[in-house]
Amino acid sequence: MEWKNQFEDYINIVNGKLEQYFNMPIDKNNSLIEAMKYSIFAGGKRIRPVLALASYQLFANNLEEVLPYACALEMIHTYSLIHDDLPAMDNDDYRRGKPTNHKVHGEGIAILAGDGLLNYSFEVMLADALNRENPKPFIHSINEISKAAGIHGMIGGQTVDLQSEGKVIDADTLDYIHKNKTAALITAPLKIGAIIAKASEEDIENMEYVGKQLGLAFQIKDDILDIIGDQEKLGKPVGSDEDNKKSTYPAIHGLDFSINRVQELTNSIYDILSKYNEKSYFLQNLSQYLVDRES
Ligand code: GRG
Repeated sequence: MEWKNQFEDYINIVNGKLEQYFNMPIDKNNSLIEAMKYSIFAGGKRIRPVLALASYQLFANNLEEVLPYACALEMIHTYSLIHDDLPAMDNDDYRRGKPTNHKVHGEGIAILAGDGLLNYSFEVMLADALNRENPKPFIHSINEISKAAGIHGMIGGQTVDLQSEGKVIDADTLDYIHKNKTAALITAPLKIGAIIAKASEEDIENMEYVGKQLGLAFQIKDDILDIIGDQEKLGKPVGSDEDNKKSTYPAIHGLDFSINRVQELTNSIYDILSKYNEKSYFLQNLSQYLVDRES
């Protein structure tokens, strides 16, 4: 199958399951659920859940096993975007080509919608793990996801990012921010896909390595797009990093070096993925797409 068709298939599978999860009974919490749905169905690329499905399919074939965890990752990612856009953080007006959650639902509900998505992600994963006859790989995955999203992962990275605004930071600090704020939640899907598929330790480590390299390449590309990207294609204004006085990879290392670094990281991903022959073509193509992307 053409890799783009495979991508569409994966996205449809994820969207179908998310529709199920959000087809929930509504009580007096209507405005909360509406705000959660507003962002989860706002048209994200679904990279993280797709990475989980693709990693899983390198080693096993019953996608239903990994799907709750893939959807949970998208919920966590979406919560982080809602909170990141708030006035107390990046104060952004547009996300995924639409007004940000707080612009539509107000700041209080936007904060709660983010909290709701984070908690619901764990509710979904734990409910699934509880029903498994052999829950160990599923609990292991929940542990990996909570670490990646938490204080030693995304939230840790976001904290250092926030504290670094308007300051000149060194390359090490920027590396910490990128590895934790962005790469951790790209690494987790690749790793948990392999864990849930009961892949070998070596395969799990390989997927983790691919995730780290891809996550870094993805963030450097994001920094590059904020300088030379097209606002229409991105669905948000360019130049926000400079406006928010953020240190970025191109600001520290220069634009040409950053572009080359993205390619270097991509090559290291190919080196590992090519060990998995044609089975890994999808992940190879997706990695290239992510570093070539314009949005
Ligand atoms: C608020 C705890 C907390 C964390 C926020 C993810 C994040 C940390 C901030 C987002 C800021 C940002 C633009 C980071 C760059 C990389 C990134 C995560 C981009 C958005 O991910 P995509 O491109 O977005 O996958 P879509 O909308 O397609 O899902």
